Amino acid sequence: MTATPLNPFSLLLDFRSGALQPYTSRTERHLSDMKGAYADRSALEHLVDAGDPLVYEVLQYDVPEEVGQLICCTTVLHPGTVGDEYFMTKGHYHSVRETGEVYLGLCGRGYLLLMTEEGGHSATPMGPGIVGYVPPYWAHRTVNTGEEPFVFFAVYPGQAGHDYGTIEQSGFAQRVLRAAEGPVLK
Ligand code: M6P
Ligand code: ZN
Repeated sequence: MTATPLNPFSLLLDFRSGALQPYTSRTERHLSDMKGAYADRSALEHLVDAGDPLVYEVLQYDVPEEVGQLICCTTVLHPGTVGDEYFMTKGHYHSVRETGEVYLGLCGRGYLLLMTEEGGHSATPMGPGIVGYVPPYWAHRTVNTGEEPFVFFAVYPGQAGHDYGTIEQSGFAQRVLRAAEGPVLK
């Protein structure tokens, strides 16, 4: 299969805000969109009732979702906690498991959590200039451990797809919690 011919294009990425110009899709995730993800259910319900904060947004320049294409997007993950647990993305495996991804930290700080279906797990500290490599077969989730938005750029294969269901069933291997001494991995 060959990829749909596209004309070359360029995008303007603001490293501080994550703004991508132009973008063709913008996805918002509020706390109510990720109810099962956090350990403290009552803290989550309280926050949802109190205004259901925006946890993160993804700006993307869409290209055909097919072999050969590369999808570029930025994620702005806002600061906050649910109980002691830092705000995070839903996290996903790629539907096509043998596809990887590259993350580039732009602003703020946090972690890139990774795990495999065989029980492997890893946590990469992320910040400006740090490139996190997501190998094929590894689920990935990001966590904001700072006081400002954690912003990163990502590139992944067009055919990868997002499998959220597996993580909704199994949960993630590690959680990142706020403690007196700083972020703690559990
Ligand atoms: C990165 C990429 C996107 C992903 C986004 C948010 O930008 O991996 O594909 O959508 O993070 O993560 P999630 O889809 O798990 O909510
Ligand atoms: Zn991905």
